[in-house]
Amino acid sequence: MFNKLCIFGVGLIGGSVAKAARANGLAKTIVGIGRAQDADNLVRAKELGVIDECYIGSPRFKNFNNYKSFRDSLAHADCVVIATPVASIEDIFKALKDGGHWSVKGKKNQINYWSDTTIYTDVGSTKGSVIAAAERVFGFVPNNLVPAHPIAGAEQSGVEAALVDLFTNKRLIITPTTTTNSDDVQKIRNFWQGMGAVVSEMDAQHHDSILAATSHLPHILAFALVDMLGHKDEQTEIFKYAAGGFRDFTRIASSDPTMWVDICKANKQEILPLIEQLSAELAKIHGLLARDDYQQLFSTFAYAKSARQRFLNQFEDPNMTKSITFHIKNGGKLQGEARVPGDKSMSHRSIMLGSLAEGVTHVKGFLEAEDALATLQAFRDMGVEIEGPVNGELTIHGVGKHGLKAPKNELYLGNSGTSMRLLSGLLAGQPFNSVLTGDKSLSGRPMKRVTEPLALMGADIKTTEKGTAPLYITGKAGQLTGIDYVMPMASAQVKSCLILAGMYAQGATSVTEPAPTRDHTERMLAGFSYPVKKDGSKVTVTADGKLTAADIDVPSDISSAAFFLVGASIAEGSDLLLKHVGINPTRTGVIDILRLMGANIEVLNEREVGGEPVADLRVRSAPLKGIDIPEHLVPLAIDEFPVLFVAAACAEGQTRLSGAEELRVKESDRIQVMADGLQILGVDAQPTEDGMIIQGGGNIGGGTVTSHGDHRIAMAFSIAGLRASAAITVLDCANVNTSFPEFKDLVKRLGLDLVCEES
Ligand code: SPQ
Repeated sequence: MFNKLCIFGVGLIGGSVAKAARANGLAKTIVGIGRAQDADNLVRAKELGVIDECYIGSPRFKNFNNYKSFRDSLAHADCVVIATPVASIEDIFKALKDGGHWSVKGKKNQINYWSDTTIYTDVGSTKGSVIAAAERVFGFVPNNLVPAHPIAGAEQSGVEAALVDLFTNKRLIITPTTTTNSDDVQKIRNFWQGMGAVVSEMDAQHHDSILAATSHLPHILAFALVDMLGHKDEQTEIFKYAAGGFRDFTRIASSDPTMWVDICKANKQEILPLIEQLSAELAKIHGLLARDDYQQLFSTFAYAKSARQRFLNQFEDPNMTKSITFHIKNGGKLQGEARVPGDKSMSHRSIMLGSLAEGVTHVKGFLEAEDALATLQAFRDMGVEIEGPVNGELTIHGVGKHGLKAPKNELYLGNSGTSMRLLSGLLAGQPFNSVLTGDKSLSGRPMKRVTEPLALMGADIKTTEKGTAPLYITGKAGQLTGIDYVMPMASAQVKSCLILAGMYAQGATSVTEPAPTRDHTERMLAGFSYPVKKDGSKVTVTADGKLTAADIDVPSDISSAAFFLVGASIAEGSDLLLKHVGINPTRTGVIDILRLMGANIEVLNEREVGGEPVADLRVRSAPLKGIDIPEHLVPLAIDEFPVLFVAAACAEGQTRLSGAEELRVKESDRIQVMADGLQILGVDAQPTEDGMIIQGGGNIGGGTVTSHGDHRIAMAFSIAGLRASAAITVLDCANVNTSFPEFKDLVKRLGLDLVCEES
């Protein structure tokens, strides 16, 4: 890509740029440039073949090495990377600008080393300071200067520590100014992408404020803690007894102090207010502890834990996140009593409607899993004060229908289709713009099903060309108009999205569903005293109404209970009681289907809690038989098919599912992924366009299957272990945390031998 690449400073970062550029064929010749005091490092870089040539010495004077002059070393360079500490970048700009001068016959000549045909870039951790340095030296920011910052590093320094893959899957931020040459930006983007980095662009100020919070402040905190404890250790040995946690937390205090003083100096304006906020946070914790307020202390820690999980979820880099594998020993039976966690669909809606209500809403039984927590965080990001969750309890300080605030950043919704689709409707009619993003799976799921009808209402939502996230929503407060929409597919998410948009539209918004789907939105709105009209398969709302805070008791999720309903049915000798399960008739398809197959499920102690029917379910093992699954039950059991396929594999005879093409656009293509896995386990499972044909009754063998990151697939194959003839390994199970983090412990307690391996 570049014929000649010059790198100022061939240390850890500069050396890694050289190595990665060479390994990826991005530069033909690489020249290292350094000061006299860095001579040993540069010579070593050349010996190691990291660079081809080097120029050593003060750039203002002629050199002794391979190049006669600083000018020669820079001549014809396509790209110059300044990989020195931020504090030295101004001097390098000066050296490049001042160039050299010499006299011929008494006449003084001056040559400028800065070339208009070269692209200059840097790797400094602060970007405002680099731009300000350029302005001071040149009087303006040259348009061929492309400031950049790779978010990668290590504590070691010098070329020996350089790594060819230091930038692989790491973020690289480019901070062009309004005058930066767009071709040069593109070339630098390509250069870093070629080295494996994930490139973003933003303005320098935004970069500096983010980095102050996520990099500079943590370094200061690590230095401060070790400074304090180091002095303590001199009096009484404490480090001797410190363990892994201390080592992890203080790793960055081994970084180069000179470099970090430079960074603090360069970004002082952003760092100082953050130190004040951190001091206030420590004072808050001090106060909680002093007052024995362990409830609030727990809330603070629990919030931090979930926020960190959100941070981890954003890495698509498998090296950064834990990969989870379930190892299931075949056999066993399920026995005892259990209460599975709260309903995911209702948990989402409790946050949404509780936030829009006037007054304080208390929620019990909230699902503390990643999907529902993503919704919770989104509303916090829009200014809603939410206390908890602590043991499934939340207090939502509702802001009213018109009280949401513009989020400062994009709303990251992780793996959760419900969050994204419902929020798109709610945010379409707000007086602010918003951007909705998600993980790899969510970013591949169809969003046109919501953006198209919303567009008919006057919403302005941009998707990718494929109709997927990110969703860029331009808020159209007061400009939406109600529609009468007949849904082409049976989807509770589309219905709920339009209902939420309809609460901000002029006139009535009606949605007609082709088949009944879960109606939690309608029920909960009614619980919040918001008028919802139901006429057969048509639901109608208008903007005339307000939500009044109400307490919500979320029952256990029948979709989570389903794994145990199937598990206990197929494992001989099982007898389980599942307590307080939501049995809303729009969700009980799994019970109906299993009963048609011959399952022994008793619905006990039926009652109504907060407008939702609830019961205890007793399930005992029973011989199952294959059936043709009635199509009208499909939307009522849509999330339970992965585990129902396992039931079908254990049932005598053939089970046929049709009319379930929606399964292909869930967190994974649940038809294909289940068929592939079942076939690996020796089951005759034939996928069709809209379902599956399974010849049951044969042997389920052992083997290794993958969930493709889909929580329900991971749990379904784990349950298959109860009837398998050999052990089953399920790969890629981290996403079980999106809906059922307790699964592995609960299933073990009830009788399945499952070992969870994290790596
Ligand atoms: O939220 P998400 O990722 O779409 O979750 C799933 C699940 O399996 O947990 C679907 F993959 O559940 C959906 C469900 O399939 C939750 C839901 C809701 O809460 O409204 C409705 C269903 O989706 P749809 O597309 O049929 O409306």
